[in-house]
Amino acid sequence: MKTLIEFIHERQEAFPGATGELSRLLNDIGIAAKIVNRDINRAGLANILGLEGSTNVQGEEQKKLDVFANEHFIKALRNGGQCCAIVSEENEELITFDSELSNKGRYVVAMDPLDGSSNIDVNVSIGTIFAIWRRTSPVGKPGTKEDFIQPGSKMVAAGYVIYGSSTMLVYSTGAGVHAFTYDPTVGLFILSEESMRIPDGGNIYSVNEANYIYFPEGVKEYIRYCQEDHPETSRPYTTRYIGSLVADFHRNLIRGGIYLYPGTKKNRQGKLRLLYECIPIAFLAEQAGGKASDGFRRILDIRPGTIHQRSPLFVGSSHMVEKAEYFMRYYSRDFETNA
Ligand code: AHM
Ligand code: MG
Repeated sequence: MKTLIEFIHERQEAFPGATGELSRLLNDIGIAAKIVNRDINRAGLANILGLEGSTNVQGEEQKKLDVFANEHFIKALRNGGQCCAIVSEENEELITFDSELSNKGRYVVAMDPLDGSSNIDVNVSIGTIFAIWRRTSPVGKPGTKEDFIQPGSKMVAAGYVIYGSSTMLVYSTGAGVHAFTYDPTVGLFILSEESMRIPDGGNIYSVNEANYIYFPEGVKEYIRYCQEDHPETSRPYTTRYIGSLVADFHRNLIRGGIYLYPGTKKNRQGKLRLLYECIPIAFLAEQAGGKASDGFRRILDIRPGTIHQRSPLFVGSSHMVEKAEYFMRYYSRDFETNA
């Protein structure tokens, strides 16, 4: 049995000169994940289901679970002192801390504290996504938005927590993807898989097909291709769409598959956010041998313009993403002219 903390420290020792700050930051994220996991498991009992601002049966105002998760992660990162600024899906503005300790932190963290919001109240898997960069602003001052305007290729670590049939933390610091399962009886994340590899091909495609008529022609054609009989299996691919990026990606990481959230004629940049959804998931996909693209460009090469910027996402098994990119390129002119 190897715990998350033991594993992180063991890995850190392989880097001479490592200060341990990143390890401590990852550890802080692990602590917040345990607290959020506890809240999720008790959600129905603790009156934290429902919409922010809505009232429960006793007429009390309820707090959304994602607001709780946001608060827990911010608190853990503030107390840890390794992080000088946070971008969160829950906060329009950048979060900085008015403390000497945090201003000395060398890292910035972008996060989606509880992804899969439509599934929160219905007992379906949800997740937390995080991305960590080294700050570019001077140490000793509060972090800035510019610290986040770095391409994913400059990222130092990324990961997610999936709150599913079991709770797992999956992360990478650029040397493979490692998965830990939470054992609630001892309160520890235990290593369950080291150096995960996504199968090169697969037969699962995950997309919200209700948007079909708004998809670019390349995506429509790719979906039609997925629905053809394939020589290996003599049947079409399979659709699996949970509607939680973390859960859909996690399944595809293990089984092989592709997740698509394309741009549409209504929303050219799709729905997902670059900093705390597309980039961290793309980093993990590549570290596991897969690919991630916006249909034309490698996600990790995109330099975000703003902190909440959106991007189309095609991520998963490398052969499947390449095929989808082929369709996107082939039909791109039609999309431009029909838009
Ligand atoms: P959220 O951060 O508000 O939860 O939105 C992100 C989620 C992804 O997890 C999921 O894949 C997608 O939105 C589902 O969107 P849709 O309901 O449009 O299919
Ligand atoms: Mg999200």
